Amino acid sequence: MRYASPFFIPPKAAPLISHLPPPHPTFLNPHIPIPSFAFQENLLYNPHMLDPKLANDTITAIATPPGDGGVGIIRISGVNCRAIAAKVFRPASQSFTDFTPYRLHYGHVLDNEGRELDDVLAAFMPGPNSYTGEDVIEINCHGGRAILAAVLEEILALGARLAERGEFTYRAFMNGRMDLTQAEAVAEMIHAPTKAAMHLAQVKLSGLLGEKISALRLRLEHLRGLLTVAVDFPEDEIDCLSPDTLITTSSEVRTEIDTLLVAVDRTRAWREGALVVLAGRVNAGKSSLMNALLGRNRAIVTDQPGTTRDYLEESINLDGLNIRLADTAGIRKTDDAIEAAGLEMGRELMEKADLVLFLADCTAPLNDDTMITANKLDTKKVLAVLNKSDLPGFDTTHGAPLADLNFETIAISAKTGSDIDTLCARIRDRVLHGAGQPDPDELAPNARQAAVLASASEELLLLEQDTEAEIPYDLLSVRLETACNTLSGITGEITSNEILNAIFDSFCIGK
Ligand SMILES: Nc1nc2c(ncn2[C@@H]2O[C@H](COP(=O)(O)OP(=O)(O)OP(=O)(O)O)[C@@H](O)[C@H]2O)c(=O)[nH]1
Ligand SMILES: [Mg+2]
Repeated sequence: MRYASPFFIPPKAAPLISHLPPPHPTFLNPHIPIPSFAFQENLLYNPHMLDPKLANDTITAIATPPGDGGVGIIRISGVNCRAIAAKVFRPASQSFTDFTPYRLHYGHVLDNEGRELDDVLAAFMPGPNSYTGEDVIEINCHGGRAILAAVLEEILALGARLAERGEFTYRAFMNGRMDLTQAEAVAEMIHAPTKAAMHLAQVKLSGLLGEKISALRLRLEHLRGLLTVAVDFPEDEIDCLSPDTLITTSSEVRTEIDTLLVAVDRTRAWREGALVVLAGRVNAGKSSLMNALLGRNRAIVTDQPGTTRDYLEESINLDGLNIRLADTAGIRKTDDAIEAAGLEMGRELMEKADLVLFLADCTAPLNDDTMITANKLDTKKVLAVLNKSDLPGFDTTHGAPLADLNFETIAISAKTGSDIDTLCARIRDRVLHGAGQPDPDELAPNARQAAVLASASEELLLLEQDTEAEIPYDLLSVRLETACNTLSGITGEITSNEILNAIFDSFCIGK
């Protein structure tokens, strides 16, 4: 376990820290009120106390991707970064006395014998107004692998530690520079396959999702307060909080959560892209269509049945939508172990696919193998492609058995490109399920956040049902507490170490 939650420590250690003073303001995001439970005995709120590494450790990494480029950036964060930079960096300017914050300084990085390794631009960003909330130095070197490795080596030799995956962003989260939704949005921005996905991540990076969730949680916390008073003063129970008010408030919050959950589905294809699998009998023209959609000859095409044995995957951008295209081995009976393994891979891909383009050569009637496979497919995710429309023997009635299975059909020629544009439009429509371009400020939770939202919504529904059933108020407060704490897991006020590890593990080193 590498990363620790700011609000969780093993109960054994709790007595040691129960006397700790309230947190320093810079450790907490000012947008997130300090939850009262953070002051309870077995919860810790000061990340530096929990994770001494944050206080003493200085981390470094190459922040730019591996490979050769014009510029490569090395990032250093932590208490000693300025001292390390002072040793490794020799300014070119005679008048330089110290780093001016947020200013680029030209100079050289030196090795331990004083030899110049590279000429660089270095910038100092003092904490807490830096990405991590700590002192940060970024050194812009030439983007060569050997250069960056040499500079990194010098910095490590001066006492910095190599950062783990996502550790800069983890520190930003722990130091209150961002909540967990924003930290996740950093990774989503980096991995966004298209502009639409990038915009959806940007909205979350701005903190809007975190603010929305915090506002919903505060409404529930308020309700929880009223419920506590009602429990403490049973004779005034109804005056303090009527069952109707309890149900109405809970269901209003639940409706807002459910609206966010609808947005998860509506934006899924925009955020994550979609997997479209080309399947069908040998020689149906799958690889020809793959090449036509990619606009280049990626897959081998021959007139020999069984040309594709493995599967190939490539991405295309279909008017702003990221599509992962997979070309699979053609279906036929086979005794060949390699071909059979390829067919099995194809079947697995069809299972996972958002859409299966089921190709049929419609210059002849479809054979049994084709129909056996077709019968097993889920109608909702199949688009039957009647191929080879350029040939004289082509007849759409050969595709009738596929239409009889309620598959949507479309006739094309993968060879001449005829009707490929119409096919692209249909692929886009089918994958999006009619969901148009996302709104500019659309809040689109990711899969983890959606799972947490769904469980909070479920808990609130049970709360409303229990209230209807006149279950005593003191028992209801447990449900409300669970719903509040569940929502806190989205912004990170209460998060387990496992969740933090899973989130920051998805980052690259240097971010
Ligand atoms: N005339 C014509 N020929 C096509 C068309 N599509 C594919 N072909 C031909 O059909 C043969 C098989 O094409 P492929 O694209 O390799 O078919 P496949 O489905 O990938 O075949 P396997 O990999 O063996 O399963 C090749 O000779 C292609 O040139 C088409 O639209 N029109
Ligand atoms: Mg092929």
